[in-house]
Amino acid sequence: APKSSELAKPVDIFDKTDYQKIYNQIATKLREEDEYDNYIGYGPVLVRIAWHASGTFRPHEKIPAGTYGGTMRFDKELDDPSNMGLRNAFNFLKPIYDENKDKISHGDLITLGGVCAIQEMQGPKIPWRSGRKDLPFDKTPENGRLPDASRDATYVRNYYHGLNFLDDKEIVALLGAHCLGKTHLKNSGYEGPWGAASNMFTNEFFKNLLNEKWELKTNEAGNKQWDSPKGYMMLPTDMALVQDNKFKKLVEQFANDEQYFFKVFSKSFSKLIENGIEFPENRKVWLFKTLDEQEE
Ligand code: HIF
Repeated sequence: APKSSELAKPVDIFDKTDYQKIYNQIATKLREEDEYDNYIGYGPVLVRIAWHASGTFRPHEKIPAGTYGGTMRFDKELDDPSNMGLRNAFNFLKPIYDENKDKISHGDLITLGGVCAIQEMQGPKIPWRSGRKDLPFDKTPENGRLPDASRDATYVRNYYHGLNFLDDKEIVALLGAHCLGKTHLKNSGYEGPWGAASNMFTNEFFKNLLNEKWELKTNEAGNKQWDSPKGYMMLPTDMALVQDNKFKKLVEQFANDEQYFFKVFSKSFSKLIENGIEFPENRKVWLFKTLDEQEE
């Protein structure tokens, strides 16, 4: 990949303890505001905003977009039709930004929010680095860079190749985050959760893909989705993972070995939120403690 522009050079940072404090503020608010979305809580939507801020990255651009510039703070990006529902996540983080704006940029906060949510929902530790810098409005990427859920395995593979994910293993592991939260008809034109434990980070997504009885239905919005008798759903792009033989082998591995899934997911998600940023070699990579670990 070409060297990205000067614009993606990380800025100076504060101590790890400063960011653990911000992590704790996010984690505490997650516990306090647990009634959101029928008691799923804000965890899943925080993961989604971190990923959607990352998904605008394109390797060969002079300004590589992604999380660096914090442009999700502008209506132009938040109002991308693909980002319907993410204002809830943005507003959740807003008071924490206001309290810490001398220490943290929007890109750092949005990615730390995703990391915190995954860890607090019992997922793997996600390595995180600070240094993203808010860029002005004119660096906001155009709408329409996020993926289309109605497509097949070839599309999914090519889409993630476009984000520099060249290995099937990384792609399939990432998709395991669809154990979290649900689809909402009013946001995306799809409806339902992927499984039973939508605020716990597990390998349930892969197990459900293999073990549930799936039937292709047309939903109230006129979109095709896969439904199971237990009331779970899969997007066409999710079902693509068992329709492609190479993807399916990985689904089986992750369904059988949650620790292995956690390991690959952690690397993949960390890469996703750092895409396009050239951290200096001495920039520290941090693992934050969960609230539970700090209470022990
Ligand atoms: Fe999602 N995703 N995602 N996604 N996603 C939705 C919801 C969540 C795709 C489509 C959708 C990833 C990849 C893809 C989460 C996390 C991640 C919804 C429903 C759609 C349509 C939104 C709504 O209606 O509110 C597609 C096409 C993807 C590429 C194939 C990532 C890997 C799985 C990168 C990822 O981390 C999360 C969490 C949610 C749940 C949000 C909620 O509010 O509950």
